[in-house]
Amino acid sequence: MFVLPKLPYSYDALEPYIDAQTMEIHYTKHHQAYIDNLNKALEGHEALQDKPLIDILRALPTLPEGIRTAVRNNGGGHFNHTFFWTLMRKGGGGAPRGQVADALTKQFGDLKMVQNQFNTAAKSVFGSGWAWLVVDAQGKLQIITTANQDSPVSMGLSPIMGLDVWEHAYYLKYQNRRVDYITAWWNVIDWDQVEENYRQLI
Ligand code: MN3
Repeated sequence: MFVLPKLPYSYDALEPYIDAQTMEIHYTKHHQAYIDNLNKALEGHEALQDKPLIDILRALPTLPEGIRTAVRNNGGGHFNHTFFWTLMRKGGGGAPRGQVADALTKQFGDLKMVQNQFNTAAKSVFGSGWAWLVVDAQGKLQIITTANQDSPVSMGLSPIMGLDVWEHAYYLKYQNRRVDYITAWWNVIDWDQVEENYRQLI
């Protein structure tokens, strides 16, 4: 059975950029619902229940057809949110450091250019989805988007940073102003975690 991982900070830790009420509902209701629905989908599939979620998501086409969509949506939702919480912290923001900073500079120019390209991607998601910074099979950084709860790992990509742009992530505070939420998010990003994610892949 999959369970809700502990949130590494309090609900109000990311104020004023992400409000406590959004954080609490997002974590206790939305994330929990993905987990509950994933567990329900895997009932009676003991072999899958024992597998790491990342391995299940990497092999979606091999799943029984009857549960494939439910696992894609809810397994993806659980995986993406678990990853997302770790990317933020109180007093975050600033500039990237370390090897990921070097790689970003080499590939995109400066931080402003990274942010511009990432913001453009995040804005462009029609409906619900995510923007990601991923490492591809060749070890190159890419900025991509996914729809719904599709995870980059299902596409053979390794995410090192990602932003939830579903309305549930920002609507209480920002209403329809997704751009304001995206812009504010750079103040809570934990670049040390992004660096750690990157170093695990290279
Ligand atoms: Mn969400």
